[in-house]
Amino acid sequence: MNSAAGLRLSMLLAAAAACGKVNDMPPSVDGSISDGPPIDAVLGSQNNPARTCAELHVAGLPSAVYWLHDAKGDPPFQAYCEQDINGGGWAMVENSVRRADGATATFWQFTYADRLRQLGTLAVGQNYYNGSLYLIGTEYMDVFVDLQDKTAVAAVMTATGINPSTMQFTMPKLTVGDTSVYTNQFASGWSAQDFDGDADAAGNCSTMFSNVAQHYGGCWAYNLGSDADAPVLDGLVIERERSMRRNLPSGVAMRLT
Ligand SMILES: [Ca+2]
Repeated sequence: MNSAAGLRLSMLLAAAAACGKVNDMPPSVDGSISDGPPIDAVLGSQNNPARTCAELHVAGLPSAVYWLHDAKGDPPFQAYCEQDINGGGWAMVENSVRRADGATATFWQFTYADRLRQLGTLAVGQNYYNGSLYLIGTEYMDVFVDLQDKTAVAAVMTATGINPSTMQFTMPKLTVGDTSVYTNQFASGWSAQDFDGDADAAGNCSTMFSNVAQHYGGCWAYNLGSDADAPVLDGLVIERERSMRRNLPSGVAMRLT
C-alpha cells in the first residue's frame, strides 16, 4: 500500500495535556512584562504554545495551525490541529494532496535521512510530513477526504512509541477500522528509496511505488499517489472497493502525550 500517497493525516491527540501555561511571569512595576512571554498571549501562539491539539480543542479553538510544545522542553513547534474529524484533537503528521494533473507530487520521494524531519508546507492544501511527531504520538488516524469533501476514517491505531532507526511502532494496536490498513501500513516497517524496511522479500516496496517513502508491509496495489497502478486513476482506492477519491486533507493524525 502506498500510504504516503496520500491518505494520511496524522494527528496527535493530546490526551493528558498539561496546562501549557507559560505566561505566568509577574509583571514589572510599570505593568510591562519583565521577562518571558506576554501575559495575554493567546493559547496556541508562539508565546503561549499549547501542550497538544486536544488542549486547544477543549479550549474551543478550531482547526488551524498552532504552536505546540512537547513534554521534553524542546523548542515550540507548529502543527496543524484537526478539530472536527473523529473528535478533534489531532495533529497532522502527514498530508498528501492530489495534484491538478491527478498525480501525487514527487515530494514523497524523501529519503531515510529525512524520516524524522519536517517537509513540505503546513497546510491542508499542501503536501506535508513531519516525522518528528512520530516520536511523541500515541494515537494515529488515517483519514481520507474525497473530491466531494466526504471524510472517512480508515483506521485508528495506537502505539507506545517508535523505533527511530526502523520507524517501526512499538506495541502497535488497531483500535477501529480497516485491518489491511493497519497490518500493511501502520504496523509494518518503514521504507524509502534508500531504506528497504518492508516485509516484502522480493523487493523494495517504496521503490516500486515511485520511491514513495512510508510504512509498508508488502507491495500491494493501492492507487493513491504516484505508484502508477492500473487503471491509472490516481486518488482512487481500488483495493477496498471504496470509490473514494483523495483530495484534501488526507493523511494520518496522531495524538500527543
Ligand atoms: Ca523488501
